[in-house]
Amino acid sequence: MKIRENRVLIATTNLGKLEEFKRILETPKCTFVGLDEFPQVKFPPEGQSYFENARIKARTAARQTGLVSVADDSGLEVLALGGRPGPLSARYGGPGLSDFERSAYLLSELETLGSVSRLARFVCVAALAIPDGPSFTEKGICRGVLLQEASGTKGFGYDPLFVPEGHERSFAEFSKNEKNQISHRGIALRAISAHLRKESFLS
Ligand code: ITT
Repeated sequence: MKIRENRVLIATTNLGKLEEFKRILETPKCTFVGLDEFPQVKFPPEGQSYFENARIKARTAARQTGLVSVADDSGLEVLALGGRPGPLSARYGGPGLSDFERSAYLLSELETLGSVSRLARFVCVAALAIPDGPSFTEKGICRGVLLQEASGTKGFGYDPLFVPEGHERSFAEFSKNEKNQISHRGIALRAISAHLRKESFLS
């Protein structure tokens, strides 16, 4: 099946993610648009599976707009917390917290455990949905360790706490391109980009 429309909807409400999607997927053959152009799109509540959540976000957007849509479901998994917050990362610590407050909450949780492993990983499952066509999902993982306190001002979410394996700076101290080259989202979205090329006029 060949896609004719060259607009692709990036179905995320998270502005940090939106910027990364645009940079990672960028190609002159496609125009990427955001949900600001489709305020009518309504998403069902999220569940506890990255794959299911990512697929539902992309399929919901494709069905309600008629556009090829991409989305992701992602999160931070902390070894000492048994993999939490995981798919619940955006809501960890309760609703209405800022990124900074959520990171502070995570650090306080770890502090109560005392001297435990700081190993963590970011996980991203990205989904591509073609209206009246197939869906694709791809997973990316980025391993690292958590700092004792936040460091850096770039990025979003838990970036100031996370130092990727083999590096000494937090993701919030990386340039946008540096982060995208090794990040969970970069890995998942480059695989999605290959599906997009195969399924469309982009090939
Ligand atoms: P959408 O569902 O609208 O895309 P969201 O922020 O609610 O936005 P998720 O449910 O996938 O998206 O939550 C992912 C959360 O995991 C995100 O809000 C961050 O707190 C965290 N996260 C994911 N990727 C991250 C990254 O690259 N850097 C920092 N934090 C990240």
